Amino acid sequence: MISQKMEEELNKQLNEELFSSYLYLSMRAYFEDKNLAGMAQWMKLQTEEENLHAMKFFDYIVRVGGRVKLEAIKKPKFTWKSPRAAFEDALKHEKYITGRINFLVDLAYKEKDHATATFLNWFVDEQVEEEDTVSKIVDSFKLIGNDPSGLFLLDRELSQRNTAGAGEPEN
Ligand code: OFO
Repeated sequence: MISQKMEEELNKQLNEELFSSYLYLSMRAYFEDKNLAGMAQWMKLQTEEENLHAMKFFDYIVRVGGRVKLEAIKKPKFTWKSPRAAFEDALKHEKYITGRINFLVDLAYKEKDHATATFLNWFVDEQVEEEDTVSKIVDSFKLIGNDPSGLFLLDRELSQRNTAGAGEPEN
């Protein structure tokens, strides 16, 4: 059984994960519009991965006898000034999510809710991976600068992603 405060915060995180999925879907639409098929494909899989994260929160809330409460999902940004700006936004968003996960872990320890702390551990690892992956892509954009052939090659590289990660962090 979880506290009412924890139930509220886990529901809030479920909404944040759905928003993450929605944000990356909007980025996918942006990349589709720019004919950057590899980046669009990367965002498609990222959208699916975030949905898996959301379902992990959904299932956990149910499993511990809580009540899932769905709220409206915030409208995501529609466009970006460049492909690099979109990935920089993705990194900023992942850092925000890391902060949210850390807040939840702190709350679990404060409440001596060890089951929720253990559940959240997976997300702690996952956020390390999420930030690392997106940060490497941002670094590639920095190396490319304004070189169109570099953008072409990066788009090609990102098209190689072929899994939503099944929601499992690699380590
Ligand atoms: Fe991007 O890890 Fe969930 O939100």
